[in-house]
Amino acid sequence: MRKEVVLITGANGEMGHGLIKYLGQKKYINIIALDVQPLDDELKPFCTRFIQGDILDQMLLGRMVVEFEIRTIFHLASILSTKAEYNPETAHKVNVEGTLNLLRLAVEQSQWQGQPVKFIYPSSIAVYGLPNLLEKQRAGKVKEDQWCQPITMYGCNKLYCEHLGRYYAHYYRQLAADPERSSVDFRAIRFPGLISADTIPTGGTSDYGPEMLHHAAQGLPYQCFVREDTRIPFMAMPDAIKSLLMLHAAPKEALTQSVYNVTSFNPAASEIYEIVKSYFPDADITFKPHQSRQRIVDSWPVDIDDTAARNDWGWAPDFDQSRAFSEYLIPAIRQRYMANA
Ligand code: AKB
Repeated sequence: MRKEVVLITGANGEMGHGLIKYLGQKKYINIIALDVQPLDDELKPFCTRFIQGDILDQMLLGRMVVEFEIRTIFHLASILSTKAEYNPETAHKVNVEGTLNLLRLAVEQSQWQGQPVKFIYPSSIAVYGLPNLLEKQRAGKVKEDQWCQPITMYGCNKLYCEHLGRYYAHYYRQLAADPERSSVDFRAIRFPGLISADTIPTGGTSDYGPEMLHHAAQGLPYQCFVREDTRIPFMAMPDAIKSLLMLHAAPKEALTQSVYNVTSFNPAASEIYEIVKSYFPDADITFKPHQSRQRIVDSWPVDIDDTAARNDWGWAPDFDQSRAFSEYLIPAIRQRYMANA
């Protein structure tokens, strides 16, 4: 008998840490963690199995079909926006071909199980592309069907994979004699910048938010790579994990779309600076915009409209801007760096 499991790709990433620590507390859930990097020791107790491997390795994925009964896939593995610009073709392979491999795995699993496999996919505000700062200000809270002209390989990848997921859920093998209907229950969330107390981001363009805070907490100088007036939506990591699990649990008949915005607060970089300085008055933070990374962030919306998620599956963040810092980030980050001091 194959064990019923939840597969989490990108397990050692920022979202992977948050999701595994939360899901892993539920003893009835068997987590198979997959990552091309080694898994942090702190995550191992929460996982039934850790597989160090590549989502591009189709032989590896094929062996997983044989061994496990995968009911849900949280496909978190991705090369983020800044890192993807240094090797766009590699990013395309990982972000798109890797996702295609996982969708194929979901189809195979659903054929074995005779029921749809849930495929939970973190997309991003990087799918949006505002042409200039005036339009960015005028656009205000952007809805899911607005301004979807990304200017990064990562944003293109995320937007295309949203469509791939919708295809696999509704049109896959549509000309076959026996098309498998709804073999993949694909559900996606477009995340804003995420700030975690437990991990530091690598390779994103919204990283200036968490980097500023983590550097200050360690007494390290930080040179912010965007202008002070830069404004995009952000969210605390616990709310990101909450939204993934809420969407996963939502009754399918409640969902009017397959891709949802979620967000919480949208500070200017100068506001993050003021908050960080209020907790770490000696923090050495300067602003030195990086022209190319600034252009990427300027193309992202000043805010996004998450009404659809609120209406369809009751989304609402636990942490607004003030609580995110006072009740989550600052206490947890102080404890993290005090413990390591
Ligand atoms: C990035 O900066 O690339 C990510 C994102 C906004 O999706 N954090």
